[in-house]
Amino acid sequence: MPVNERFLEKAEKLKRELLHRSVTAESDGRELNSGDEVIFDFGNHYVGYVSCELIPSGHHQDAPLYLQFQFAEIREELDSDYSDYNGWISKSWIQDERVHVDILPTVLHLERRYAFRYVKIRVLAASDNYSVRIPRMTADTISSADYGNVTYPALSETDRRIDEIALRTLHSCMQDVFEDGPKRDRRLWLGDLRLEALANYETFRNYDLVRRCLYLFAGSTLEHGRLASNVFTAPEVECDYQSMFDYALFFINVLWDYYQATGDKETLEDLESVCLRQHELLKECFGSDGLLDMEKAGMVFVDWNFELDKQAAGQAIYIYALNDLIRIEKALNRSVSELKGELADRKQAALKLFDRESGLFVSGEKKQISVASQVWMILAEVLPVEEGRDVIRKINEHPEAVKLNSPYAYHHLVQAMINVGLKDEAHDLIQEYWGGMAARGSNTFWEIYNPENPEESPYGGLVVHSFCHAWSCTPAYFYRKYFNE
Ligand code: RAM
Repeated sequence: MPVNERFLEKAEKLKRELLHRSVTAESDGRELNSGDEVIFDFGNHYVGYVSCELIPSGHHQDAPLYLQFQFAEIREELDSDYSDYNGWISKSWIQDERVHVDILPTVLHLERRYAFRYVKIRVLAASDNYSVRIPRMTADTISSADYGNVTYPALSETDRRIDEIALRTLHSCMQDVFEDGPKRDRRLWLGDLRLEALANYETFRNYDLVRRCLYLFAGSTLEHGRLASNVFTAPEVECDYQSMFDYALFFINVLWDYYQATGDKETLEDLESVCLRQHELLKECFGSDGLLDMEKAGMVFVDWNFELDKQAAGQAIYIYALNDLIRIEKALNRSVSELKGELADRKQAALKLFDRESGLFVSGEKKQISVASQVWMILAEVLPVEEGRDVIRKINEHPEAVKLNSPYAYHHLVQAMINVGLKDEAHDLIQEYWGGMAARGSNTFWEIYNPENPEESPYGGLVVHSFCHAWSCTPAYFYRKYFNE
């Protein structure tokens, strides 16, 4: 894979020490024998390294102590039986550890980093001659987000709770990079980065972390400079082998948002070529009718929904990125006439997908009507604001439209509603959707949440879901940007 050493050096220089905080959880301290278990509740979601004191009683320890540790982000996860999980995401993500301890007493340190609020320890085996007590667990928790930088808008009690959970979600996901989720995949994804960065500008304001992530993507690409959808950082920086049409384009938007938040022209100039390269490669994905050719586009994400036809949303995302590419080029005093010409053509082609009869955009050969298609066409500014408002009203009442599944997709619906002047309705939606997760007692927001089917999983099982997923943190962004009156 092509590597740009200069970009990677910049990314490395932007790496900062993580902030540490030690937290403790206590148990009732009772004696445990084979088959017994104890649950520690840390009271909030944390990311870090744990240790526990193991104190024996009875006769001398005449056999190893064999322990099982289960780490859970939400309570349900702890109670679920995952022995038969057989989905396509590896079961190695399940936070389950088994350890032999030969000599007691001791303080046991587990090596892996975990994401958790709850920890269950079960004594798988000891001997009849001794018991063990585990009075407390300690966690060395880490994050690159500093609560000291956050300001708090005046909010209602419901909104304040949602905001607190959103902040916690982002806090746990901000590590050495913006991770998608600290339990899984613990990785830098471009689509996730875009929303995390937006929320970060309004809250923790760690600008260097966004810059570092931009350089990581720019520093390790696929052939011909195409950006991958995610990048690994250890043992070496290396991008994943797969790319997605929408995520590659979003680099343009992340860079523009970063420039708007910081005014850092040096970085804008430095990474302009990466944006231009994505544009150059991806403009080849359109047919002679000006519409996105899905075969050429390859993978387009939009939402976790296998039923969704992504042509209309893909077309709109291209336009959305082109809008910001033009802004970047203007800021750098380049000529934009060609890009503007292309923008007009792409928008005109997009309007071919507008079905006059239903007053909605359709997608693909089957002319599918989905919420995602409307949302992205609005974000791409394909329609005048008043018409966009009609589209939103119609789609929200459409009984058969393909619905949204993830907080990521709901973020875009909220943003589209705000953009067409439906601010109060957008606020209601935040309370209803994110409030739905909050009502389930979680300290963080999730990767997938479909209120109509909370058991829904694109992976084949809830146990591998990430229940602290950064793309769901954006109420913290909306409250500060639009509802801070
Ligand atoms: C999931 C990741 C991430 C998302 C991709 C498309 O596996 O957790 O959040 O960007 O899929």
